[in-house]
Order: sequence, then structure tokens, then C-alpha cells
Amino acid sequence: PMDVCPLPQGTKLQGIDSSVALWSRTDVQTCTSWGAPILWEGMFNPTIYDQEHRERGTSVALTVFAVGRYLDAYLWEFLTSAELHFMVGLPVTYYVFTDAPERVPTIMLKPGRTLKVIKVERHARWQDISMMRMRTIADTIESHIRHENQYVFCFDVDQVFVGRFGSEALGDLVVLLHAFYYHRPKIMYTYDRNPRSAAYMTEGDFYYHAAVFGGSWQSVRNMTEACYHSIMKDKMNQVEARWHDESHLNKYLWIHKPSKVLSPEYCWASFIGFRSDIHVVRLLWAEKHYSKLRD
Ligand code: 2GW
Ligand code: MN
Repeated sequence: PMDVCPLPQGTKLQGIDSSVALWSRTDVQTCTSWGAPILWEGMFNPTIYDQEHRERGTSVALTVFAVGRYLDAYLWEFLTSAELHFMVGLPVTYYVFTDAPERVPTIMLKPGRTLKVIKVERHARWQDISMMRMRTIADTIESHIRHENQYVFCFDVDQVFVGRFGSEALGDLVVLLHAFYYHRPKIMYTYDRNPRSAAYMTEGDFYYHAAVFGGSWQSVRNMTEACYHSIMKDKMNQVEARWHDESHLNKYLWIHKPSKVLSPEYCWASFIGFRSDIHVVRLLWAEKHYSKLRD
């Protein structure tokens, strides 16, 4: 049991991460240049994290959007699998945003876990369905989440939990390495490269995946609000970033460094095939049926 990696002088891991809870891995990068842990299986003791968070009375909000055809296609499996694997043992409040509250399936929840459904409009363009999540998340943190939960995690709905996604993932600002890019040269990162977009960037640390992000309600509120504002700025200028909200998220994270980075175990895609550094899969991209869902 050792610390994660040699940290640059002056950097300090926060909270539980600074105690004995972290081990090391030698085959992968376990620490960012600014001293944030990159979390891989084998680096942490789940029992210590769970104990500590139960003692602190930690509770977690999860936000997910299921608008239009994505509701029937994905929501039931997403929620059912979250009950088995997401923050098990901690109080969790699910926030389901949908245009069709009456079609949200009834799920048997474990004690201490609740589900709230909030009606949202169905934007005509799918790009707007995706981007406008930033606004809705920021608003809901202000109106509800901040009064009940210390942490919030935001997910795409087109994925399924298949392994522990637990309290080790909690932190101030937590983001995910995109499974498709984590081994690739930076030149391949699909940042926005249009100088007219507010998401424009020429260099970055990693390529982060917008399918999973989280943190304290304050940090997630700040990030989603900032992304929403830069999305609106683009709309005024009649440009759209290459990967929509994901481009704006990557830009924000270049300027505001995350305090914890999740390895691609936390959102793996089976089409990538076998990788020897992926020891467990915790969340898996669901199959896409683009022709059915996007026309
Ligand atoms: C999205 C695209 C095309 C057609 C429909 C939709 C759609 C998305 C929808 O009809 N209803 C809906 O609720 N959504 C929500 O937006 C849902 O939660 C979904 O998971 C999320 C993002 O859309 P998704 O999952 O189809 O986009 P991906 O998997 O290609 O995601 C990456 O890129 C996106 C931006 O293009 C986002 O940044 C996303 O977070 C990334 O994972
Ligand atoms: Mn998705």
C-alpha cells in the first residue's frame, strides 16, 4: 500500500484520497501532471472508501436524460443496473429528465434510494437535446440537489452498469478518460478546432468523455453552467462545436483541472476489444441503433 505516484511539489490529494486508501499500478498512468489521481482497478480499497463515506453521511444524486425514443430504448436497463452497481450502500437520488414522465418504468429501489422524474421539453434537434442537458443539470443542482446531496454524477442513458461504480469515484471534480482515445496520440483527440467556437482549443491534457462526469454539487454546477454559457455564445455566433457539449466540457477542463480522473473502466466500449490494462469493466456503452434512434 503506497501512494499513487510521485506528486509535483505542493500538490495534495484531497480528503480520503490522501489517506491510505490508494495503492498503485505500474502499467498505466495513475497520476496527472497536476497531481490528480487517475483511478484504476487495483489502486484503491473499496471498503475504506465506503466506510468513510458512510460515516460522513455522504449522499449522491445521479442525473440522466431519457428524451424521445431513448426512454424506451435505454432507461429501464440503465436504472436497473445502477441499482446493482452504482454507489451501493449509500443514499442515492436519481433524477430522470424526460418529455414523457408517464412512460418512466417503475423500478424496485433499494432502501435509502429514491427516484424523481422531471419533465423537460423535447428539443427538435438531437444536438440540442444533448447540449441543453448542461442547463437543466445546473438548474436542478440549484433548485434541488444542493439541498440534499453533497455529490452529483451525470450520465448518458445509453449505457449499462456491469461492475462496481462506487464511492472511490467521488471527488470534487471527477471526469472520465474516453475509452476510444486513452491510448491514442494527442493529435487524434477530437477537440473543437474551429477558432470561431468558444470550445476551440489547440492543446489539452486528455480527451474526456461527456458520458460520465461528476463531483461536488458546487463544482458540477460551476462546470455545467459554464458549458451552457459557452454553448449559448456559439449559438449567438451561429457555430456549433464539433462534439457539442463534449467539446465545451473538454475546453472547460483544460482551464479548470479535475481533481480526479476515472480510467476507461468506468465507461468501456466492447467494440474496442481486449486491452490488458482494463482489469474490470464497470459501465459499458449500450448498443447503438443509429438508424432507429437518429432519423
Ligand atoms: C442523441 C443523438 C441522436 C438522437 C437522439 C439523441 C438523444 C439523446 C435523444 O433522442 N434523447 C436523449 O435523451 N438523449 C440524451 O442525450 C441521452 O441521455 C443520451 O445518452 C445523451 C447523449 O446522446 P447520445 O448518447 O446519443 O450521444 P453519444 O453517445 O454519441 O455521446 C457523446 O457525445 C454527445 C454529444 O454529441 C454528448 O456529449 C454525450 O455526453 C457523449 O457521450
Ligand atoms: Mn451516449
